Amino acid sequence: MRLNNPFTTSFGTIQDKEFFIIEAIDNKGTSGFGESVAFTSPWYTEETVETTRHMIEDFLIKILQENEINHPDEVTDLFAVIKRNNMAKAAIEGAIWDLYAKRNNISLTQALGGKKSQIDVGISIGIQASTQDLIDKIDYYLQEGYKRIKLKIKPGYDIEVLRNVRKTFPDAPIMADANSAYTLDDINILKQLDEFELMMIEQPLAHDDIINHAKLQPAIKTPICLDESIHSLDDAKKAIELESCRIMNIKIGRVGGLTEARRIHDYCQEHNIEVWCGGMLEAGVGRGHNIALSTLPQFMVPGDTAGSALYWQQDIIKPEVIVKNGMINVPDKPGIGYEVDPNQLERFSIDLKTFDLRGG
Ligand code: OSB
Ligand code: MG
Repeated sequence: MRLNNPFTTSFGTIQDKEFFIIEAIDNKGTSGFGESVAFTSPWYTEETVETTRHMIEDFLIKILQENEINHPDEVTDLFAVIKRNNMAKAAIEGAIWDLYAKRNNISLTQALGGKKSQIDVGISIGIQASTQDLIDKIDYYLQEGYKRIKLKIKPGYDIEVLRNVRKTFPDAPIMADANSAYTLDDINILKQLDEFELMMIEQPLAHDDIINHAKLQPAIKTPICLDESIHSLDDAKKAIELESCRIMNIKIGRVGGLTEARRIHDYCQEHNIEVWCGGMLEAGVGRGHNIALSTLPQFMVPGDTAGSALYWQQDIIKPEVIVKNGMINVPDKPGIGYEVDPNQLERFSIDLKTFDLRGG
């Protein structure tokens, strides 16, 4: 699917999103849906669309064929024999969570234990051609009611840009995401960012680091939020113990599914670490999962899950995700609470494969 606006980070630009929709169908014909979030190339983490396909077809489906599942939490535990490949695991696990909720005639929000009927929404703005373009966009989104503005930064596109942004919007809730573009050698630049009173800086250092983030955090006032570094509850525990971050971005795909996401949420709640739900430029199915997860109580910071229309000409779900006054109404229908539109699915599909799990 083609994005309305090409999305630029410190690593490059995404214009088209390739992904899988996984439909899990039970013996009564009830369907649950999941969406894969890995990109075409491995710039964000190591996974890609093609590694996702390989893992699902050649390993994960087999595990489901050989085991009976009574609760989606069991999927996470069964998949644990396969190292990492969390986005592949999460695509299947998400479909099984949606199916589980529908079979029990409850919303995914209820199935996860979420209580909110509305969630606060922030927006992530990619790197723009000019600072004026960026300022115009921020102005527009603030007027639209978005409750948190995230800007992408990289070396050379940081201090000056943020200075101009802060001058124009002295009190706006602004944060910056570096997508791991800096090293400790850049500490002087990172210290200068304190002047702009950002809500947080997301993943300033390497994607696989928690040690240097622990060195950086005491040297700057701005809270560090980890994104790329956190793949599991274990990673979250290490980062919290080392004080590598004060805030955590939870992405369902990055951590291997909703079960692990909820475990990280619960641990952060016990340790007073605020969390928020990150985005992967999802279509409607993944967006629905993000909304349900965001209803858990420790999701205290507005996330990146904005409305469908910001990303797509026409989403694959009905109704689309709508943002009003910076909030999304959480659906209360069974499962994710959005219907997958078969025409849209067909329109964007390039292949369809079916796997039989019965009698395994
Ligand atoms: O780092 O959070 C990120 C998009 C693609 C990959 C990584 C990130 C992002 C975003 C935008 O910041 C999230 C979204 O709007 O879905
Ligand atoms: Mg990020």
